[in-house]
Amino acid sequence: MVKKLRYTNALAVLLTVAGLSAPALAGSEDVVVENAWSRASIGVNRPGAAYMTVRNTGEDAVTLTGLATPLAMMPEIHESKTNSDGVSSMAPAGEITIEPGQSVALEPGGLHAMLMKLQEPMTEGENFPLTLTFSDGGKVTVEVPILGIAARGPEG
Ligand SMILES: [Cu+2]
Repeated sequence: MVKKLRYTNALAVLLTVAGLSAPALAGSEDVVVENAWSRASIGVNRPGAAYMTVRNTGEDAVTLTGLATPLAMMPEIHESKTNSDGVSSMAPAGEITIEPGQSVALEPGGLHAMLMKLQEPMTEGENFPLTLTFSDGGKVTVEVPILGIAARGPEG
């Protein structure tokens, strides 16, 4: 009787966990991050940047809300814009919604992961983890390779 009761409790716990976790994540488990890369930095006084393609392979829209990395105390998604005078500037991009089947490119001159308050220099040949957080509470962590200081894309 005791054994049976324990078994029943364990099953109840399993069902509860499954019931809670299924609706908590709506979409971000279907996010795939491809072609992540970044450039080496000179020291830590200027922010770094990372680039990648964020693809939503699921059937629900997902919203990218923020970034986290041990490399930088203030990682933030920025968007660069060039005005009609040819002057470029950038600003926080806010939340980014990716529709089902769509992808968003973080690339030089556009959206990018700005890595402010670097904790250490970005050294060519090393990697760092970057975590993307989504509005459904999900997180996707990628290892970002650090390429040369003049790299223009994931192939260097
Ligand atoms: Cu920026």
